[in-house]
Amino acid sequence: MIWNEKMECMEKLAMRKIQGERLQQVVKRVYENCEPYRKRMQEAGVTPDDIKSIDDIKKLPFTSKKDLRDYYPWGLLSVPQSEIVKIHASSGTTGKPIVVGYTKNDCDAWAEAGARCFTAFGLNKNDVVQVSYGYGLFTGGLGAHDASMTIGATTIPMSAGNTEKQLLMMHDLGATALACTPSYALYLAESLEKSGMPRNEFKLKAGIFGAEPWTEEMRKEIETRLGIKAYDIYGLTEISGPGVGFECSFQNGTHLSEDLFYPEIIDPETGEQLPDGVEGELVFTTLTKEGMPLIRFRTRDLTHLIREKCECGRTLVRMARILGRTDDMLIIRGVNVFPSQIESVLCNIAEVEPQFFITVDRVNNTDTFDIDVEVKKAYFSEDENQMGALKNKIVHAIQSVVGIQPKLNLVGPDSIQRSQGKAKRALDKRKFK
Ligand code: DLL
Repeated sequence: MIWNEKMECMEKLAMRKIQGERLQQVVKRVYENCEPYRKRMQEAGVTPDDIKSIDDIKKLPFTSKKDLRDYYPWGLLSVPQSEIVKIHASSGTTGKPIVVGYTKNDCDAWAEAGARCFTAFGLNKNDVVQVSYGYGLFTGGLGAHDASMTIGATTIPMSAGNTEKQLLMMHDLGATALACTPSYALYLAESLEKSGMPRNEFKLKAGIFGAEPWTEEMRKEIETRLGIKAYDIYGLTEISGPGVGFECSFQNGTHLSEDLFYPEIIDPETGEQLPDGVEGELVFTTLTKEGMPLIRFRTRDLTHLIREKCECGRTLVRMARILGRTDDMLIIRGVNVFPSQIESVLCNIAEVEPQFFITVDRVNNTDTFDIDVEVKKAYFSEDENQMGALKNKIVHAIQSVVGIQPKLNLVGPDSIQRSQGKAKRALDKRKFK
């Protein structure tokens, strides 16, 4: 099923026309109502009259996370604050949070985007959706909640945490879909296995997973352990929240609702637009937002775009799985390493859980690369000699994927802290030196 066939299956040229018209409107709106945008456009020598089609987007300056921090909290609003009906924020790692304000129309557009996702996941009003993303300033909980209500599904606002109760409600209320981070889904799967509750009494069939990078291997792991089909949902606070992108049943990339959020891929160094298929930094322009429209917002997410029509019938552009953010990338001894690469290796090794923690440091002018990996109970031994072969196997598997050798530390069952939201998988101690 398709929620909004007109928009999701629109012929390319017609879509570009709408995108162009919407771009003109949004550029005019920020130019007239938001001082920082007006100033920046004037500096770049561009006015709303220069925007005639979507191709003219290239003329516009970028916006970054730094701008949201610099104009915190209301400086980038394009409407009076009284028009804002809801706010969300993303914490970030340092300094002030990023605060985003939404008008009533923005909330409706976001719910529409969410409804497209949930419909693509095969859900409808007969489903029972357990929302186990955190509720609050984080967009995950309320975003998935609104999407679920919009398609008319029975919505359970669980929020994250209290794992025993999660399983109880999932079981007793017959949840058919679970919305949470992939790392929390894995934790719930483990907890279900340990609880001894009969799996055949659960009705779960679909997972709505996002908010952090996850790999194909992790998808298989969760699907097998929970007995469901797991779908990717993408989004970010600045643009709206969960629902900017979604997988259809063909799972051949994540469709982006490009009539609402226009994507570009740029070279992160030069800012030049890159052709389809070439990996770079994902940039979004919100085409309909009123409260805090963002023009050419640099997400720092790395991916590429796929423009061909999908077998599902949607023409909406797709993006490839996100390897990670430029900020998640660890540069160790000159080599780029993403935690998701380690995840994909560990999912293929039967003796270990895909639970790990990377610590990077600099000792005697050399980068150190340590990984704690959790061994399953049946394979774990305190005797180092017995673990030698397994250790070598993992070290070689990791080296063949990332190109450098880690120092591996095998740890016993349940040693690595489980995540209920976005997993923290690495600590770079060099940043604190
Ligand atoms: O994580 C919104 C969200 C909530 C999306 C629930 C999906 C489900 P932020 O906290 O602002 O918003 O973080 C946004 O998370 O730029 C990506 O780096 C990462 N991210 C989000 N979804 C995915 C995904 C929410 N499906 C940042 N795959 C984004 C990979 C993702 N990374």
